[in-house]
Amino acid sequence: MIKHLKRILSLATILSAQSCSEDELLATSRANAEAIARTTFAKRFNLHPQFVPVVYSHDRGHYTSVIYYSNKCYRLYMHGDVVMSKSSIPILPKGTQKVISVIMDYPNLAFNESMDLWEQAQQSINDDHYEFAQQSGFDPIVQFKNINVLVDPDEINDKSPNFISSYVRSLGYTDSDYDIIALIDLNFDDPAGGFAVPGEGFVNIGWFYNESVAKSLNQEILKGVAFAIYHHEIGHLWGWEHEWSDAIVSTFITDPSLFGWTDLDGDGVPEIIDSNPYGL
Ligand SMILES: [Ca+2]
Ligand SMILES: [Ca+2]
Ligand SMILES: [Zn+2]
Repeated sequence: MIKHLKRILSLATILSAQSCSEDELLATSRANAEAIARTTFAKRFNLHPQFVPVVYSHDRGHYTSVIYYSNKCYRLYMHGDVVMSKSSIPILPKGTQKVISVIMDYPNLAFNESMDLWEQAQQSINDDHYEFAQQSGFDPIVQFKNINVLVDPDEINDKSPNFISSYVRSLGYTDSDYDIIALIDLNFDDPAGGFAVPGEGFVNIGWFYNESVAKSLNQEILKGVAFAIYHHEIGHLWGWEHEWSDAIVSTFITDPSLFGWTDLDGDGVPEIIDSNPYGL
């Protein structure tokens, strides 16, 4: 019921945001959704892709289409005959991304004793990208270069992106050393989720495990933390929204075609690094 209500509310929001009655087609089939996506990219963004990713979200009950072009991310959500569109300038989901993790070293969790496991968890993310690309015969499209800094929580009395980035600079790191700051704040006395601040290249993750999970670090827990940071929160920095499709593939948070990690126009180059992507 709540889910249904939320859906109605979001549809109402979309309808009120719509200024025109274009898009008469119903997005009831994939082919229709593709046609709607191409029409809408042309009308609203003056982009004319011949090949568009279109992925149905069972969770959200809509089709999603996303294209990255000229450093921007354009996305559409197609609910029946209603299309919501947005654009943004994200960090692009390609290349080597330098991440500095500022890790709060709470004494009761002893993260400092699990650094090897944490580095393995970070490596497993790079392996995810490597294996995905290899399956399609591509070189890895995304790889992370990680710097980890353990800090005494007493030194961090402000967890804002501004404070954390000035803290990082006080350690001698400069802008060229990192693209993204990840604040790893696993305080199980004060559980929290995670969030991303796209404009600042900043993500934060709290202790998000529920009561049934032991309050200690092991390989599985740290892999979960790495997934939350690198696949979920950094996904937000790349333009990903929860409204994109469900995580129907186990490795990634969403369908790889929405990040431009597949070749749609058949030239053998994934769209995110294709010089003429989506047949544009
Ligand atoms: Ca291509
Ligand atoms: Ca191409
Ligand atoms: Zn999120």
